[in-house]
Amino acid sequence: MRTQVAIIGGGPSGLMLSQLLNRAGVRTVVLERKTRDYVLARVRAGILEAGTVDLLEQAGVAQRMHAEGQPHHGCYLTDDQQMIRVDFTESCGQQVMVYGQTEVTRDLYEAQDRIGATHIHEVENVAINDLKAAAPHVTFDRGGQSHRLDCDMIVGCDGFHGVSRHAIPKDVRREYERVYPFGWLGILSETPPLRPELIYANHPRGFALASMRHEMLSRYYIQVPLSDKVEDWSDDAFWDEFRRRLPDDVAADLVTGPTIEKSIAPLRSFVSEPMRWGHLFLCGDAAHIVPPTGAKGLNLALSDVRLLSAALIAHYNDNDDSGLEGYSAQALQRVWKAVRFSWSVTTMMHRFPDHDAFDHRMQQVELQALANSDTARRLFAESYTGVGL
Ligand code: RFL
Ligand code: PHB
Repeated sequence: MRTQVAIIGGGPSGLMLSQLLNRAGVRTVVLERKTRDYVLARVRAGILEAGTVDLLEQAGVAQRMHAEGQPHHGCYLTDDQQMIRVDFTESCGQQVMVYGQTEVTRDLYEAQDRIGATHIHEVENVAINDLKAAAPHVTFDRGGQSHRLDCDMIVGCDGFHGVSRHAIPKDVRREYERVYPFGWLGILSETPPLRPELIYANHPRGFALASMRHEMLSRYYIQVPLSDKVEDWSDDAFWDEFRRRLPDDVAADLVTGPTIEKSIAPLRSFVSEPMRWGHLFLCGDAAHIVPPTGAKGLNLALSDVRLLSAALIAHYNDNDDSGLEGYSAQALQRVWKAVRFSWSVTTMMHRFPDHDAFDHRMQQVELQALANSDTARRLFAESYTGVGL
């Protein structure tokens, strides 16, 4: 088998890259470990930056998002003393779109089907070979048979647990990591969202987030110890704890119901540099992870794809390699800004086991700055909507 660009991983990064390249006449093969149904059942991100919305338009997959997504012009941050609204539009002239990652992925799969792009699911033992030779190749197993895919370039879009990044020699790779001492327990429930906008709450019992997917689908999270298991949390226990972490007047409006999804995600900041080695390029969670507090993971992944797709198209269609040469450095600039923002919002909004009264005062002062300073709100809004990254 032969293609121009071999893409490992069929999550949002891999699908979007394949979509943009195929539309420009560049041939791709996507190799995905799981079934399509499995990929579509993963509940993850919910917030799209304006730049991500633009990219969906460029890829021809924005129609349903514009019909069903909800533009949000602000969000709330609370602690036990104050409820602050950051108005994105007033602060920086931007907005975000509430539209689930599951829906983005579904729209991409459907668009890929329409243009006849090649996806191979349920591949095993993917291995990357000859990255520094004239042409690399990928080997993999499927249905008990071994296969070889020859290509010009390989793009690792295989997420944090993928194999691609490990193909870069250890003495070349630099890794930076912060593992947070808690996770997020998240639920989906077919109930009306608590408020029309998101609420991020720092409470003495721990962080809580009230988010949503649409007018009859709520997405709520609470901070939990890493030792907790999903089975430890009945629906009633979740609702009781969630309610306790919200301001009383907000909690009074909470509508509860059965949960239709419940999972715990650990929180981590991670960056692997460089994002290119020889014929291998990395995109998205394969190269970097951020804690979900800043709603940046999917947006960062797709901003890598925007850069890399343009660079690959210039390589194939205009014989111009400058984008490929600059890809890693350019992508990493945005990555580090998003890592800093996600780390700072995580630190401001969570209760850490080793925090003392001093740390809590620092959190209060940071929130007061958001309440009292147009400049602080503008900085937050620029990062949250992505325009300042
Ligand atoms: P993915 O989505 O992990 O996809 C990688 C794909 O690669 C496949 N794979 C392999 N395929 C072949 N061979 C191998 N060896 C393979 N190893 C892995 C996997 O099966 C998978 O299909 O990475 P990608 O495409 O880079 O996308 C990244 C995003 O999924 C991620 O950053 C976001 O979900 C993060 N995130 C959020 N991001 C936002 O921008 N806004 C949010 O509001 C937001 N909320 C969240 C989040 C992530 C969360 N969790 C569960 C981690 C909320 C949560 C709870
Ligand atoms: C979500 O709706 O899943 C969501 C929203 C905002 C975040 C994280 C997750 O910061």
